[in-house]
Amino acid sequence: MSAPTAVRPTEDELQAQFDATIAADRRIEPRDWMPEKYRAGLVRQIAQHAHSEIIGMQPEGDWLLKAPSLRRKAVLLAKVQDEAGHGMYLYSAAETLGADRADLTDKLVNGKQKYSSIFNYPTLTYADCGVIGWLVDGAAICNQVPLCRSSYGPYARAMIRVCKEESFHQRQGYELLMTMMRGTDAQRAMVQDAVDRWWWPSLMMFGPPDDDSPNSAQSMAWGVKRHSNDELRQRFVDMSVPQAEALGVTLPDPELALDETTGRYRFGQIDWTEFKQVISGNGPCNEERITRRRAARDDNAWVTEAATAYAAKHSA
Ligand code: BYC
Repeated sequence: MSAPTAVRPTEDELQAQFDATIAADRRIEPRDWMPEKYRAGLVRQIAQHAHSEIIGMQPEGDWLLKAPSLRRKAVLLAKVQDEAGHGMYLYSAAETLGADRADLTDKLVNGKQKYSSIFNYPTLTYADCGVIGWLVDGAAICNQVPLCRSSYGPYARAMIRVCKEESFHQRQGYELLMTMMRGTDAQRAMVQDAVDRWWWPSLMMFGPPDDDSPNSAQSMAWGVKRHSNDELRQRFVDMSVPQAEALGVTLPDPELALDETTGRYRFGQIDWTEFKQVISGNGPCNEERITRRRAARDDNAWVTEAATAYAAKHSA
């Protein structure tokens, strides 16, 4: 008598199982069947996210040798190292989807994958490090806390740890700015200038407006994204205005005003032409960021080769 053959589920059954998992708000795990578009969409977003963490080390990294005290240097060093760690968690999450880390890096340096627009602006003064912590990490928290409930298990779990560290980043930035605001007129002017330069790019971090966001509808239907770009941007504005008041800085938007009926802040028009320029490679620092990333990949290739040879020797 021949052994009974296992009945393989059909594509329709697998799809139904996937849909039921999403509908029940349970997580999809690496070994589960998933539609190819779900996998590709996740690789796109997670890779873009990982690249942002790694490229995002550069603007603040530029100040590591110029930090004004040993304490500030230690804090900044810890923060920049954390960003490297975030990139590693995220590349690992992409690998669970079958992506190859080296291939993702190649796509980044060849301009085939994106990284966050925000890291294409220069850090002109030390106050920029404080403002990045406050606004850029603050925006990242707004965007990433809902991603802790993303439908893909490894991405959601990576976000939990990342968000804990981002809270420290935001606080260290705010504390640095508070200290500078208690300092001299020149320091206060430096903080205001940094806020003026980073406010609008921070709002762009949340992506294009909902009616011009090609990925949002599907991503939200799959529970990868939990809120729309505009909703998260609005939350960030609502959160930042009282923080700016407490700090004693003005946000560079004459149209910013509390809407008494909704309890939310109205704000001015974002320059989407600038955003499109920056994400197509034409921002103030795109070339510098990618050149440095490419050099790091090439200069350190020997480390990967040595580790690969060592692993091969031991497995033999
Ligand atoms: N910059 O359909 P949409 C950090 C692209 S690092 C560049 O709305 P989606 C930190 C978008 O990719 C954390 N590109 O897309 C590190 C798409 O192009 P593709 C950074 C952007 O995916 C160091 C196209 O525009 N956070 O915190 O539904 C120091 C249409 O957009 C941007 C993340 O990466 C942008 N700002 O929504 C300090 C968050 N916005 O891919 C701090 C994870 C949009 O079709 N990502 N694009 O060629 C997300 O949450 C979502 O991907 C986005 C965009 C909300 C960004």
